Amino acid sequence: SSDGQDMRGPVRLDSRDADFDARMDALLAWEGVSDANIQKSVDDIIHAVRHRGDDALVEFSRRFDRVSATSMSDLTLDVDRLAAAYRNLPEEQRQALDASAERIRAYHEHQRTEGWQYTEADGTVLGQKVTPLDSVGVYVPGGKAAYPSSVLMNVMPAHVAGVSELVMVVPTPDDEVNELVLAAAYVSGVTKVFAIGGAQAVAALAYGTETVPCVDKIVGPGNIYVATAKRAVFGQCGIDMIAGPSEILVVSDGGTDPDWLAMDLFSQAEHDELAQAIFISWDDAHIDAVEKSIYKQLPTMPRKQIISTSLGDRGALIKVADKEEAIQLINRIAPEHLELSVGDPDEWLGSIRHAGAIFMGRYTAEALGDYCAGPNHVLPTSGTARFSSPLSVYDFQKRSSIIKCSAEGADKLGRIASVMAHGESLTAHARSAENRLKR
Ligand code: HSO
Ligand code: ZN
Repeated sequence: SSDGQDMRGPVRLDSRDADFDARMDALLAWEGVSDANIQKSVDDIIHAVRHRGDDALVEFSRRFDRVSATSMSDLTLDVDRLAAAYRNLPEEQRQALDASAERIRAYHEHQRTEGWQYTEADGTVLGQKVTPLDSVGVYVPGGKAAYPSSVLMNVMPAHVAGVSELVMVVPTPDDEVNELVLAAAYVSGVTKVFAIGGAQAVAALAYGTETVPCVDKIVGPGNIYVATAKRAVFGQCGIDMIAGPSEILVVSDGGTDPDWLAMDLFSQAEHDELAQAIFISWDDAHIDAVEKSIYKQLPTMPRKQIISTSLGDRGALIKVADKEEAIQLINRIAPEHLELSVGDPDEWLGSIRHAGAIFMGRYTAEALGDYCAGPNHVLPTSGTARFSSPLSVYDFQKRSSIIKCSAEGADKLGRIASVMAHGESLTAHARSAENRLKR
């Protein structure tokens, strides 16, 4: 039932508890699932798409997504179709999409990097050249999980990087097309969409078929089949990181409205039963107030079942001793999203080492970043913020090294190379270097 009586909420923990460390470890534990049966069927699907191309794609789409299409041309949406989806949106939706896309573009423009060169005293030039990838495929989940905002976030950095071919795949279960997703694709520069999904779509993008071009990198979220397929095709093409369930960590000094804080926790919990929302404060009365607000507001939420499961299974309200302990805990959790709902967020920033995105101050709701602040909402999850970064323009560029030797440089380097080559018993290397020594 859903009358609020049986709603579950986050567990309360206190850093002074004897078993606190163990409780935190259990709370943060996340095993990326890998399943041998799924692995096997994904391998079969990839094999079929590689060998039978479009025919296999149509077959799988009919079987798994129940589409009525009989050929890939029925499953191809060209740029005119995307433009039409955009034009037909309600004015308000179109304006919001435009405003968001523009802000995301402007932010990512700052990530553009130039190559560089420097010249040594003997005239030898060394440098690095930056080149966008030629082609990128963006996977967009179908049905309920399809977020137009994620289309913008995945495509826009590639667009800004200068990727010339942007292909999108999105399944259309039961022939259901998501017009907002197509409009977002249009706004962010996608020129071709294929209405396919699952492991078969990943295989098509990795290997190409008669209709679907093969791409150099595949990005975008998907279910376990999609994640397994992306892992399987990695090496044939590049892939982005494989995301775990989404998380938010909210820290408050006691000065933010508890109703705001509870809703911020809900905003992440409503994504998924597996999502994780954690709240930290050193103010006991404030934690009580947030807890109370959670049970007050939960019954009013359309997604209360999801939120309740997420909070009940993986949520926590944590009492720490002070700000220093809060900072230690933040860095231990390495959250995907960190809200510093405090009066002096800039004072904290220097101490935050691990977080995908940092939302500073009482006014900065994570939701603003999810849609339109500008930074990317594709972020490292499950503690991987320790070593990885938000999706960015850098993910769609690559670098080539530049070496241009002067005659003098070839002489200097040739002497070093020759000695090293002899050390490795590689005579051709040695002679190749020696040929260019000054006589
Ligand atoms: N919070 C999600 C992104 C998103 N939110 C899309 C709403 N729509 C990423 O963790
Ligand atoms: Zn969100």
